[in-house]
Amino acid sequence: MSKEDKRNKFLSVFPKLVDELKSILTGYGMTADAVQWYENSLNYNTPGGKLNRGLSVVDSYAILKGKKSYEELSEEEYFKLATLGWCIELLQAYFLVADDMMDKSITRRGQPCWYRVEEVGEIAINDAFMLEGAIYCLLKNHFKQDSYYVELLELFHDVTFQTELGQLLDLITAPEDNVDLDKFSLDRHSFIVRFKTAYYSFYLPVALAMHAAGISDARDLKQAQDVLIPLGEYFQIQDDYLDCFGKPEDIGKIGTDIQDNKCSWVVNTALKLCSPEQRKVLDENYGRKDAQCEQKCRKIFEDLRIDERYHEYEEKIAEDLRALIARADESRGFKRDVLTAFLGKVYKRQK
Ligand code: DMA
Ligand code: MG
Ligand code: MG
Ligand code: MG
Repeated sequence: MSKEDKRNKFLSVFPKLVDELKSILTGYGMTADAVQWYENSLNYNTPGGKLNRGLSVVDSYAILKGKKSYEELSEEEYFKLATLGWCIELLQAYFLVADDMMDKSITRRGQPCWYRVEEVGEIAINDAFMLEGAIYCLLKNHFKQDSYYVELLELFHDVTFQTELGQLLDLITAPEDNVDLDKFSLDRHSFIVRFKTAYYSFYLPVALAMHAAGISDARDLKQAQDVLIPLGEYFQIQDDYLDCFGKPEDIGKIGTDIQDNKCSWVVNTALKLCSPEQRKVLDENYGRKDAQCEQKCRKIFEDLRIDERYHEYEEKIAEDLRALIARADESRGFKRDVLTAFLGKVYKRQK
């Protein structure tokens, strides 16, 4: 099955889940305007992205079960795995709606951020909570009878909390009114991004697939995590790089990291390489809500050839990850291909 077909098959599941969620509201006797609002929020915020996280749940499961293609999964099996995939996409939607408010972002996935839609505004806060709530409605409807139901709940809860800790660190390291580049470092960056991105984007999809496939020995979960967390760190470094060097048409969003005073990989790498004069310019211009200040920072990133440093980093980390994957133990049924496939989706991405 082609990449496009896989995506379309996965997308075709979502309207069914939306109907299911709407009927939960109707079951509570919810008014038609509330049901319509929820439907709009689900459709606006959930399916518009790359769907890498959601698709990876199904892909990882198929690999763990030794299936060569999706066609070898039964209809019922596919639907359950896709539902788990959509649960991660809902978790992502929840984080992004809130993240865009906190980061004061303008666009997301090529459209205005949800809170910037005319009638929405701060109702987006409650909408974010309700996107998260959808996860537990769907898990209850489809997995309550399964032996691993509690494991799924625990995974979602733990990973959600880890992500929220990461977001907290991200935000308190980037105060709006007090730029202090001395607080930044690549170590601090690594710590932040492992929490805010790696657990939910990389460990969660694979861990969910492992539970569903019955390959969930603690040693196997651990060895998956040992690769997926650094892989997730690499992914967020790409996100930081693209925030500054990517084209909005490609990434579907306008970068805000410089003006937001973010502890991003780009500024941390620059801080390591810059001269005292360049440091002074960064001290005076980074994290200011001003296009000219932003431009001065960009000029320094260009002069320091941060893009070249990034490409070097990318080659090195991909090599390290391949070596790490090669060492994974398959004796209990875990498959290295799960990790290789995930690395393949991320390596050299442009969006
Ligand atoms: C992403 O951080 C992390 C979460 C949990 C949404 P970010 O603000 O760099 O993401 P983006 O660049 O997509 O706004
Ligand atoms: Mg953001
Ligand atoms: Mg953010
Ligand atoms: Mg970003």
